[in-house]
Amino acid sequence: MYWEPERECMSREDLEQLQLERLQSTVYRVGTHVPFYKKKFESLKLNFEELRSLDDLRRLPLTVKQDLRDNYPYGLFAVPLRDVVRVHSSSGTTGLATVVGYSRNDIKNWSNLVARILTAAGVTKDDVIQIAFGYGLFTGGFGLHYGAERLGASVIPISAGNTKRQIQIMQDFKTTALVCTPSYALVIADTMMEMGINPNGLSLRCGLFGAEPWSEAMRKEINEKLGIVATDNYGLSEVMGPGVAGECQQCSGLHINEDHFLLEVIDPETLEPVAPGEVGELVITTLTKEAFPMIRYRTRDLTRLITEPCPCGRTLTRMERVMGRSDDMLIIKGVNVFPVQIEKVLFEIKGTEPHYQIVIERENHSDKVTVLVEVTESIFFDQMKKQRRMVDNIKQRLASELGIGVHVKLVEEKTLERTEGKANRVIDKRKL
Ligand code: DLL
Repeated sequence: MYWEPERECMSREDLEQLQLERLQSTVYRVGTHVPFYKKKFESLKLNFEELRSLDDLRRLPLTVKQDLRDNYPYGLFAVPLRDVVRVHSSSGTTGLATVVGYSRNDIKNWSNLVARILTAAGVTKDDVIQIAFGYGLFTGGFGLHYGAERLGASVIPISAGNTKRQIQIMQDFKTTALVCTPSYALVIADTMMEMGINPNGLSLRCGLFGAEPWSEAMRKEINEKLGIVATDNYGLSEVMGPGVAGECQQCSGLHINEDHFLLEVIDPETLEPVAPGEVGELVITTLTKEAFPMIRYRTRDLTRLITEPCPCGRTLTRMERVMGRSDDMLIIKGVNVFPVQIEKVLFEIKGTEPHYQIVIERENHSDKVTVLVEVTESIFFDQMKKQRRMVDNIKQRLASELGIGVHVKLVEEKTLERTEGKANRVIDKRKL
C-alpha cells in the first residue's frame, strides 16, 4: 500500500525539519558549486547561515527556463561531468533545448520516487507494466522504467508508437498496467475498438497517465473505454522528470514527494505567495538532487495545494491536477482561456469524439477562435439541420464556460492529427 511509509506518512513537524536540513545543504551546495547561483546569492548578499526556517525560502532567487538556456548545456550542473551518469533533455516548443543531469544517487532517488508513485496508484510487483512513453531524451520512458523495475514489476519497455502492436502485446503479454500520456491512452482505446477488441477481455486494470494536462471528463472516458482505473502523475525534467507527485487510489489530487521537493504556489504577476488553497503558479525547489539542483524553479504550471488529510493515510500534501500552464493560457478578447476548459465541455456532449483542436487567427485586429471538433460518422453525415443544432449547442456551452464566443466547426472522424506523446491542441496562427 505504501512504498516508504516512514516518509509518506511522516508527521508535519518531522517533515519540515527534514526539509529545512535538506534545503540548507542544497543552498550551500549550489552556492559553492554553481557559479550562476553563487553570483545570484552574492548580489542578494545572502549568507547561508541566515537560512534558519522554511519561510526564509522566499529570500532565495527564482530560477526560470531562460536561466537553463543561458547556461546550455552543462552550466548549472553542481557536480563534475565525471559524476554524472545520465543526461536528459527537453526540447520545448521554442528556443534552445534544456539539459539536465543525474548522479548515480539521483537515479537511485528517482527510481525510488517513481516506485512510490506506482505503489500509490495500486501497482505492485505482481503487475505487468507496459511503458508506452518515448524512451530517449524525454524523461517519461526511462523515469517510469527505472521506477517500475525498482518496484519489481515486470516491465515491457515498448516505448511510444505503433498502436496496433501496443494492443497486440497488451493481449499476448497480459499487460495489467499501462503507462503513457492520457491522449495516447485514448488513441489506444479507439484503435482497440476499430480492431474489434473488447477491453474487458484484456488483463489491463490500471493506467498511470501524465506529462500533459487532462480533465476529469477525460479520465472518465479513459476509464470507461479501457475498463481501468486511471491515475494522474506529474513531473518535469527541470526538477527530475516523473516522480514529483502522483495520485493515490482516492483519485483526488496528487501527493507531492515533499521530502525531496519543496513546493510553493505564487501569483505569476506579483510573484508573491497566493493565499492557502488558491490557484497559482507552482514553484519547486529540489531538496536532494546532486547533479542538477534547482532553487525555486518557476514551472509555469497552474494548480493549488490541498492540505486536508487524505483518507489513504499519506500525510504528503496534495496538489490539484494541473489545469494548464500560464504560458498555455490563451488570452482571447481579454479573457483567460485554458484548453482544458474547452475539453471539459466537449466531453460532456454526446457524439463528439475526444479529439479537438483550437485554431486562433487574427482578423481585422481581433482574435478569431475556431474549435475543430471531431464528431462520429453518423453525425457528420447527418442532416444539415441536426448538425447545425449540434454546433449551436457546443457554441452555447462553450460561451457559458469560457465567457466568450468562439466558432465551432465539426470535422469528420480522424481528421485531426493523433500523437503518441503530448497532444498539441492549440494552433496559434497569430504568430506565423
Ligand atoms: O513530462 C515528465 C513526466 C513524464 C511527467 C511522464 C509525468 C509522466 P517535461 O517533458 O519536462 O517532463 O514536461 C513537463 O509537462 O511542466 C507540465 O506542464 C506538463 N505535465 C507533466 N505532467 C503533467 C500532468 C514530463 N500530470 C511539463 N498534468 C510540466 C498536467 C503535466 N501537466
